[in-house]
Amino acid sequence: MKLTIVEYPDKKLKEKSKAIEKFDKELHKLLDAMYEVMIKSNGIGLAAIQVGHAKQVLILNIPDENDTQPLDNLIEMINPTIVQRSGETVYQEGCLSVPSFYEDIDRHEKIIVHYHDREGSAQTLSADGLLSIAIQHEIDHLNGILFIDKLSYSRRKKFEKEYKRVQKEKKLSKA
Ligand code: Y12
Ligand code: CO
Repeated sequence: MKLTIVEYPDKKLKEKSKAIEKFDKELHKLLDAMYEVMIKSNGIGLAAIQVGHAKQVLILNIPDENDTQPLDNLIEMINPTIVQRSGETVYQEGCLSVPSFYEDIDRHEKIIVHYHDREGSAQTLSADGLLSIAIQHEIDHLNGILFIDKLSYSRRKKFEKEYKRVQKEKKLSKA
């Protein structure tokens, strides 16, 4: 399965993802293909909707202290739900679907999330730091929300202008 990243302003990114009911070979193929495209694109997190599949599936591979992303650190979450939130934090976020843009976004500092792994086993994870931020960012994707949707009116206006300019430049450089 070869996947490509869906980029803003594609309307697909606004879709709400559906819960997974079968933990089968098709799901495993999707997860493996998502990992491949995320690593190839230098990403640390990816939701299925970003590759065109409106399914409650996300993957995360937070870099370690050597700035590498060992496969052992890969987290796959199916049908995730945040059950507890605490504290506040701000982080300059980026997204493979909104290339070249980074913005400060408010998030909860700590979360507890319930999810299923690829075999369908129920899991619970307590997260803080970058992992907590990344999980909140990816779960937003499952609900059709992008990090730029959280910007103030003026920051969003500025972003739209700049994004259009960069898209135009990219188009011209390809022509
Ligand atoms: C903290 C905040 C947000 C997340 C969500 C996951 N985000 C990413 O994986 C973003 C990846 C990304 C990669 C880019 O490509 C390169 O650096 C080569 C990138 O740059 C360009 O598009 C030019 C932007 C974002 C997790 C944790
Ligand atoms: Co994203």
